[in-house]
Order: sequence, then C-alpha cells, then structure tokens
Amino acid sequence: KKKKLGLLVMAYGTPYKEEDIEPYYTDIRGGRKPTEEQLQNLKDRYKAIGGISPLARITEEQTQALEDQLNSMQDEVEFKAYIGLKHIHPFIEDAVRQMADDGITEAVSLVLAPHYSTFSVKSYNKRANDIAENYGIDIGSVESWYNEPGFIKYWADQIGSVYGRMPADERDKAVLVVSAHSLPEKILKDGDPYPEQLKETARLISEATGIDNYAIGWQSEGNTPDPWIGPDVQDLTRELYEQEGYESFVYAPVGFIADHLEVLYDNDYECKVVCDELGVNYHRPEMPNSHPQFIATLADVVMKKVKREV
Ligand code: FEC
Repeated sequence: KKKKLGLLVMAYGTPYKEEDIEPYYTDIRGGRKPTEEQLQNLKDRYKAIGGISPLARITEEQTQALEDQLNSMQDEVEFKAYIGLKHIHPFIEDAVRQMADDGITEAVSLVLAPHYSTFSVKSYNKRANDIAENYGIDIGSVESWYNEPGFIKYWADQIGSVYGRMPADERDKAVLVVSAHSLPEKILKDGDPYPEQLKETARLISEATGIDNYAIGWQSEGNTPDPWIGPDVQDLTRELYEQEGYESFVYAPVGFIADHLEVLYDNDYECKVVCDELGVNYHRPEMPNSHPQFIATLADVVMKKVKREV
C-alpha cells in the first residue's frame, strides 16, 4: 500500500476581494491597522493591476499541478496537498488542522519562495511546526531552492528568449536586474543568508545565459522608518543608466514565482515609469507561475526532501 504524505504548500496570500484588503494589510502589519491613507494607497495599487491580484488563483494552480506531478512521477508515496497562507485564510494553522482531520501523520512542506530568510521561510516553517506538534504531525521542511538547476534553467530560458528577441545593438546595451523582496537591514546583523542566496541565484543565471552585464537589486520595500536592504531597483535603474549608459533593462524578480502585486505593480508599473522617463527599454521575462518545467523542478525539490527523510 502506498504511503500517504501531506504536502503543505505555504505562500504569502492575497486578498480575494476588495473587502479583504484591510484585514489582510492589518495582518501583514502584525495586527496594527493601516491608516486610511495607507489603506487607500494599497487599494489603488490593486486597482492598477486590475482590481485584485491573480495570486490566489496562481497559488491554487501551482499547488494542484505540483500534487499531480508528484503523484504521477513515482508510485511509492501518495501526496495530498494543502495550501497554508501567511496572511489570509486558509492560514498555515488551518491547513495543518485539516491535515490532522484527514488522518495525516507525516508531511513535507515547501514555501513558494526560493530564498531562505529568517523573516520569510523561517517564520512560515516555525508556524507550521508549532501547530503540527500539537497534532502529532511530523513535518520535514524544505528550506530553500534558490540554486536548484531547474529553477536556474527556467530563468535562463526566459531571459534568453527576451535577449533573443532584441536586435543585436540593443543586446549590447542591455543590463539584467536580478531582484528579490527587500527586507529590513537589521536581518543582516544575525548573518541571515538571504542576500548571499540572491547573489548566488544571479551568478548561476549569469553563468547559464552568458550575460555578464547584470546587477542585483531589491524591491517592494515596506513603508517603515527602519532602513531596508538596497539598492532599490528604481534607484539602481537610474544609477546604471547614469554610470554605464545602458539603454535596455531586463528585470528578473527571481525572489518571486508568480504574477502578483509586487511584480505587476512594482516592476511593470514602477520600474517602467523610470525606464520611460530615462527613455530606455523595459523588459520583464514571464514569471514561473504553473509553467510545467518549473512545476517539475518544485516536484524534484520535494522528492529530494522526502528521500532524505525516509
Ligand atoms: O497580493 C499580491 O498580489 C501580493 C502579495 C505579496 C507577496 C509578498 C511577498 C513578500 N513580502 C515580503 C515581506 C514583506 C515585508 C513587508 C511587506 C508588506 C507587504 C504589503 C503587501 C504585501 N507585502 Fe510582502 N508581499 C505581498 C504583499 N512584505 C500588500 C503591505 C503594503 C506594502 O508595503 O506594499 C512590510 C511589513 C510591515 O509593514 O512591517 C517585510 C517578502 C516576500 C517574499 C517571500 C514570500 O513570498 O513570502 C520577504 C507575494
């Protein structure tokens, strides 16, 4: 008989409808309500990308595709997937409770973000493991997959096809901006591996594509008084333009894996505004979403973890 394993897929979460924006934002802010102005600003950004984010649908598609892929690629284990979100229902705790109700005693978890940081992956895993303990569920957690060959290949292929469509003279004056979500600088004090992991992703992509003109940037920083890791992608765009004279900018937000607010607004609107102002070309390769090659990579990552555990 096949062994049954829970597959806990954790992701950030997004409002399902406009009324969800306030409680969602409050949750992100650790329970502190946003001001009217902050709330309106966030509502306006969602409006600018079409009302709500496609992220809820994409997270569901990715999770279903991953479960299907895992169950079709081997026949020792039967995986049952559960979505657990950080800032909206179904919360991570809801997902683990559901696993317990379904009689699951062993699970593997994966965060839909490639790079490990104490702020992101560690906090997802802690919430999952804290609640799983109460239910006697044993969870093996994948910690990162920023250097997974299939992940690098996904981006190398997409970036390669953007460069491939450029006329040769544009290609010579193009720069690749590899980015992830910024975090408060204070995480660096405790030796958080997040910046090094982004650097390594960028290096591997450069190696795979042969693109030497690249820079690392940070994006989507929060609206708080403490300093955030930089350079911010918008400032970086100006700096690269002024210092190196690039005429084409290719943004690869590799810290994310889906079309959502942080990409559709922060890259496709905010970075594009800067590019338009400078009179340079804006490009942004397609996000992984449910691309079959990307889903196969996530399945490999999960299977490697399962094999180490059993
Ligand atoms: O709805 C959507 O389409 C977008 C969902 C979304 C993703 C996402 C990913 C990450 N965040 C990370 C860290 C922070 C920190 C703060 C913060 C704030 C926000 C706000 C929204 C938001 N984040 Fe997010 N993030 C997404 C959405 N994020 C909305 C609040 C308004 C704003 O500042 O824009 C600052 C919190 C504070 O105020 O103290 C820190 C990290 C990731 C990538 C890893 C992951 O996916 O978990 C890190 C998707």
